[in-house]
Amino acid sequence: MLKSKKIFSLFLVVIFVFALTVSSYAATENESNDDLLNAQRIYEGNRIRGTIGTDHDVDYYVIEFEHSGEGDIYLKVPKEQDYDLYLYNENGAYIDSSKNDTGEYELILYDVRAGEKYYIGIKAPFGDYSKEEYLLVPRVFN
Ligand SMILES: [Ca+2]
Ligand SMILES: [Ca+2]
Repeated sequence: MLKSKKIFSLFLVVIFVFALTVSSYAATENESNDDLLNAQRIYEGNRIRGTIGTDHDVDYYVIEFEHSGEGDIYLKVPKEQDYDLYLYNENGAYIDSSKNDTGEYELILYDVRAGEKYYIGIKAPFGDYSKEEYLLVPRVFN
C-alpha cells in the first residue's frame, strides 16, 4: 500500500517535470495579435504553433533574444499554403522578409542583439488560410 503510494508520487513528479520542460519550449498562438501593438510575447527557442485562420488574419509576435548572434527565424507553413515571414525592429521598421512559394518553409537570418525587441510577422500574401497549424521557431546561434 505504502509502496504503491510512493510510486504514484514519483510518477506525479516525473509528469510535472516533463510538463515543465515541454512548456518552456512549446507555445500556442493567442489571438488577437493582428498588429504590432498586440504582438504576442515569445521567447528564444520557443516552438510556437498558430494558425492563419481567416483570409484577413495576420499574426505578430514580439521577442527579446537572450543572446546576441545570428538569429534564425524559421516558419514551417501548412501544406499548400503560402505564408510569408517578416522581421521588424523595436520601432516597427521593416528589417527583412522571407517570401517563398506555396508550401515552402520561410527563413530569416539576421544578426540580433540580446535585450532588443524584434517583431515577427506572419502574413498570407494571397489570402490563404487554414485550420492547420504553422510552426514558428526563433533561435540564435552564437
Ligand atoms: Ca492567427
Ligand atoms: Ca492574428
